[in-house]
Amino acid sequence: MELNSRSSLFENAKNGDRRSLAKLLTRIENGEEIDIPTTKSAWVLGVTGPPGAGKSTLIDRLASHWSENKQRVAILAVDPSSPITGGALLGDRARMVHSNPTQVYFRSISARGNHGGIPNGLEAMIQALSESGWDRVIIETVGVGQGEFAVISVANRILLVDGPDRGDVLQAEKAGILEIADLIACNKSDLPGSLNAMKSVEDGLSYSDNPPPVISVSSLTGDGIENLVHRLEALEPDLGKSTARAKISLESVMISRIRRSPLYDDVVHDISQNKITSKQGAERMESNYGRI
Ligand SMILES: Nc1nc2c(ncn2[C@@H]2O[C@H](COP(=O)(O)OP(=O)(O)OP(=O)(O)O)[C@@H](O)[C@H]2O)c(=O)[nH]1
Ligand SMILES: [Mg+2]
Repeated sequence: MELNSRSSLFENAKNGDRRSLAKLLTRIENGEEIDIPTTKSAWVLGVTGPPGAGKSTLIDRLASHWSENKQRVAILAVDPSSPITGGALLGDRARMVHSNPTQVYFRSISARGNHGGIPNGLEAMIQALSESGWDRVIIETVGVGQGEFAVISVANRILLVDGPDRGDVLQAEKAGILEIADLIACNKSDLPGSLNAMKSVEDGLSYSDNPPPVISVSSLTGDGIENLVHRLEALEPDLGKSTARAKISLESVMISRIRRSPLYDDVVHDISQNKITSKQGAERMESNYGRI
């Protein structure tokens, strides 16, 4: 009975029923293991960058482009602080002004309670979306910190958005995002000073080994968006980047499992009281591996 209702949720989601899709994703988010067939690998774009750089506006442009080309676009906005889950943040929904709503699905996901890592079930949600006919899945995160970094690592293409008033590319470099980003979009090219900003982003990259290309766009006017879409669609798989992403996502999942372990607090306490060394603490955790 329960199994039937799960599989019919998936079947209905596949047939375009959004309520079933929302229910399915909520169940996955709540930790239910749901068997979703894997027939293809999802096309997933991670979009990250500092607050206010224009990520949501840019995603709206991308979604609009793809939806006009008869592709279905699902957007997952991961908000590190929001307790809201399953719904849509009003602000973000209001920004989706260009996209065709019938071809675009939007959902916000709370990152709370996941110990600063990848939200519960995010990868399974992506798979469910892809298998139910969403051709492009876009994940938006805020900021360039460790948590966002982990979230974005589940994508197989990564776009870093920066803006002339931000210039956070150096911060991104420190955080290691450049190692996994495929492209940098220097947004707000309509603003005065944007050429200088682009130059300073490129200068900032000059110390990097294999810096991602930087392109200039304006999400406000749409300038450069065609070029961005073209570049995103033409991205070749990069073994170095996919390895770096896999390391981050694996390590992030391991860290959150360690933190969720029932032993964690006791082991931390014993280390802090010098009763055991951290190596012994790690060994105690490992000997209870099944409980991590
Ligand atoms: N002039 C100009 N303004 C833009 C452009 N893109 C976005 N904006 C404005 O920049 C502000 C922030 O845009 P958002 O798309 O909300 O930025 P965000 O990166 O998603 O912000 P958070 O989700 O809060 O981190 C809004 O007022 C947008 O209208 C652009 O290309 N040019
Ligand atoms: Mg946003």
